[in-house]
Amino acid sequence: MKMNITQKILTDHLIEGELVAGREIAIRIDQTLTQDATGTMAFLQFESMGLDRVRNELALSYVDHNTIQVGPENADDHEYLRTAAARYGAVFSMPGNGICHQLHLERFGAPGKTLLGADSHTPTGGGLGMLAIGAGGLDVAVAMGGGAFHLAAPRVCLVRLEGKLPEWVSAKDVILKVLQTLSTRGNVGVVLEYGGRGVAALDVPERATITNMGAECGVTTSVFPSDAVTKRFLEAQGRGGVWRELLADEGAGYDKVLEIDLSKLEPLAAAPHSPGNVVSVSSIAGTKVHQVCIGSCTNSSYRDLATVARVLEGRHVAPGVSLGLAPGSRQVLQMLASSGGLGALLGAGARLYENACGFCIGNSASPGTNGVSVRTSNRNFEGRSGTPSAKVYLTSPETAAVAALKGEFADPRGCGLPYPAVKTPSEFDVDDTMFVFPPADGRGVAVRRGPNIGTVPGGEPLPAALEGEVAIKVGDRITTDHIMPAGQRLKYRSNIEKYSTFVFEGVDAGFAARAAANKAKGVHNVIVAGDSYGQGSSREHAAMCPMHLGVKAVVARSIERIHKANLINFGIVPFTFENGDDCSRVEAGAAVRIDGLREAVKTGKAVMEAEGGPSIHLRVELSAREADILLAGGLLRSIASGVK
Ligand code: MIC
Ligand code: SF4
Repeated sequence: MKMNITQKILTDHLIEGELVAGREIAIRIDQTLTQDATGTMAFLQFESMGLDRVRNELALSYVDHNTIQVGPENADDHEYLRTAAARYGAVFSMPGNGICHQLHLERFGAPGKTLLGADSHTPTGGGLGMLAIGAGGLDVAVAMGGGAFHLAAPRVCLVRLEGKLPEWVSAKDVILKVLQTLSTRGNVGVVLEYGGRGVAALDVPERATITNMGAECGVTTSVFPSDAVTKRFLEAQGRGGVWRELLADEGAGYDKVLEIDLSKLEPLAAAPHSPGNVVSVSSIAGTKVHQVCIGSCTNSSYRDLATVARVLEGRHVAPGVSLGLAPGSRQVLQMLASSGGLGALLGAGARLYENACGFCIGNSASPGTNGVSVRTSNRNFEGRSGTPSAKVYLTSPETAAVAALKGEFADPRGCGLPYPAVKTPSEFDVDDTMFVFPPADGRGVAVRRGPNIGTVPGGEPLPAALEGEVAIKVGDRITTDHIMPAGQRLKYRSNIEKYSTFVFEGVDAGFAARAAANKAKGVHNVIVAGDSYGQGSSREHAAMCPMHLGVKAVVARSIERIHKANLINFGIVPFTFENGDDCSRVEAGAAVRIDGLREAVKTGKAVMEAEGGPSIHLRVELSAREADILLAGGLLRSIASGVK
């Protein structure tokens, strides 16, 4: 059979099931990655499984999200992660080494491998021809224990790239075009596979920008072929040995085809407040800009920062504009320094941030009130920057650099500046000294747990009936940032008791107290939502903390893939309306009842009786495995006997 790249990697890793779109399959996971904001809980969960050592090929524990260290909490987490990695056999990446996805691309990713990461931008690895999927921390902990990862066999969409990018148009504009076409919803269960003659003209970091931000479409992952370009990149990283060719067979089938002529693209921007709100830069030319931030796992490669350096060299940012740079890795920063690019950037008035997520996760560099911020990152959800009134636009590094110089948006093609053609180096500076490799036997290592290291919250078996209240009703496209804010609250990721007090903080500040009071009275909490509930990040805390507050069900018009899996893992039933219009017939505060809740999980159908209202028909699409997890009260309870 002629196979596409996705089918090839899945077939190589298939443990259970058939590759029939929509059916549940189980695959073997070669590599895992966690980062500190999800990893502390993932390692606590791994520990609770009682295993002595990670069992997958390679487990990486990165620290890149919580590096601000105001108070002892972040440093406590880092120390726990450092010692747990040594104890259980994971590689530890020290704070300051860089952003997990950029580092993984540089130093560990390999074509044809599977990677499961506790971060939604794990698909960055698809730029190297690996099948790299984001998931909740608990699923990653299971994979670290050698357990399979379960997912719906995907539909594969070929994104056929033709032509070559014009000057000033770059990889970010390609993925913004894809987002404009596919939008941020309705793409659950799809893999975007890139092909066509245009692929050869894109280098690995550019491909990684595209696969990274595919996450914003809500797809399972995105993948590029592994070809001569991939080989060159890996050789330049001193890792040519892991290269293997991986191409789709001539005539391989796809469920859908999207054609993009690269030569016809123009500079684009995602306008506030969604990555799918894509407009041309020319249409917003003249809009005043207060802040420009270059970095994040989408655009922080050497090529990206060196491009900005070339644009700014010998010039200065406009008065009143704050330009900040967060290099993706120490390798990027060191090479910028040795090539003179760093001097050019500092000379132009740039502020140097740490090699970390920083501004992207909203724990620093928040814009001022009503500020317009141009960022090269991947998410501009309202309030994510830390400033509720800010207007964040997402663009390429080229567009952002020109905006910093002009103090307003300008189409870079007409800006009168020479085009900064930067090539990926033929040899990268390799310095792995901030990776700590584990001892062959970690049994003598003591794991250190500071006071910020809490315990894994336990679930309880699903009750026979749901008797409760609609504790909150929200609209469409509620992101996990709405449910479980990051930014200043991030430091409580390993303290569920405390973190739970911030659930839906920015949407309805009274929610957490109300839900906790219901729970104390034995009233089950229900969340009612519109379309595409749980967009965005992989943070399982958006399920774990609601579980802690006594939420038993989400009833939505649709639920995004990673979040749905997280809800199941934490014993919350992910219902959808049989008839989407019924969403308007149930109000916040209504008393609701679902008899036969355990039956519903088995049959996939339920009826919700809302106080004084009609009976509402619900459905819940679950595999038999998922139903068992829900009945048991979550994944940890269902594998209490250990991962086999
Ligand atoms: C994000 O970009 O939203 C994050 C922070 O990286 C999250 C992970 C987290 O919440 O820790 C993600 O993308 O999964
Ligand atoms: Fe970090 Fe931002 Fe990337 Fe998330 S999207 S991993 S916060 S840089």
